[in-house]
Amino acid sequence: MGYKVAVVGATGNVGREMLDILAERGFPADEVVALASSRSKGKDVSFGDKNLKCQVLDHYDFSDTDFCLMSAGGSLSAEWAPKIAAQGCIVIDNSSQWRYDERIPLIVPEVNAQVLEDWIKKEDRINIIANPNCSTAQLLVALKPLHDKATIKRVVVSTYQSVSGAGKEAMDELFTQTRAVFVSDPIEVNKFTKRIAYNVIPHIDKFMDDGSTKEEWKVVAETKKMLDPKIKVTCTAVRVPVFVSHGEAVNLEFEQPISADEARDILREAPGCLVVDKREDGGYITPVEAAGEDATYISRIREDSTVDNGLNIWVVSDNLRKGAALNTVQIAEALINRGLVKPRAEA
Ligand code: 11C
Repeated sequence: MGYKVAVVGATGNVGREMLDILAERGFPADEVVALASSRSKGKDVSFGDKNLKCQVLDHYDFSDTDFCLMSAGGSLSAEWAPKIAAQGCIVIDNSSQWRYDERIPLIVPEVNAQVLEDWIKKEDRINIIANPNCSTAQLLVALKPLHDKATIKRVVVSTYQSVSGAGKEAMDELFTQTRAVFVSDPIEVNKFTKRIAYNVIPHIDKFMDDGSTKEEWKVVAETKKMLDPKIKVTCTAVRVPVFVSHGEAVNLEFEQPISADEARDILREAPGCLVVDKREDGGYITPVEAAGEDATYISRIREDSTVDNGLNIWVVSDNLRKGAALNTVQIAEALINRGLVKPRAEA
């Protein structure tokens, strides 16, 4: 007997990846259901070699569904996640709506899956688990093994984020603007604040009172919640004209000494990490090569002699996969593999 899984937001960038990843990984589901708004009712979405017809979320009964993988934005999640969770279905939500709520676990399985063990035992738990922001997920996959070895004191991260993080319309805008530059058409700016084609924009999400952006704030808050509240984190988040995968230039300061060679050896063995670090032309990973892949790639590992116990690394991962859909599916897998959730149909 397998699990029943619903994907909410099945027609979006992340929802479609969720369906692909469930199929690719042979997730132990007897039934997978695609849900979306009434606008997408009846629309086909692919699931492995099959097509699923989108059903409407408002009319769906979750009382026999085990997992609801949700990527439909914060306001929809605020309204629907508690209602779905109250029907005994575990909601794994990709929006930022629940991440900072102390009652809700925020999980990257390679970093803090053990949190789920205590959470599942709580009788008064809310059946919602949050998936982090894409920039944080890949960062922490790389940082966790290094923190375990030498205790990170401070992180300075500059992100190079692809347009797919801002949705399908943003991808279309990069394409259309790039074409317009070539054919000398007028450039239309709709989704971003400035032209993104052949440009970079140091602004993702809304501005906060201290001058940082919400994207930068998320990286700080989520690192503290998942890895260690004592770590000091500062972030500059930048949108770049890349379709898929975020890059991150990361400067780390540790309590204890750690050499570049030690870090390389640790990261080679670490779950979710793939080290590609040859000190030669092309001996590193770029966003284009990470797109469509599951790993978090780490390159350019080197000591930073300007601080005690300093290292620099370059981290790249597919933001729609490890940064969103893959991590969501891995959370469900962690619950199953640890024996924490059995199919409801078995009860
Ligand atoms: C971006 N990181 O690249 C954002 C997208 O909080 O889940 C994901 C926003 C979030 O624009």
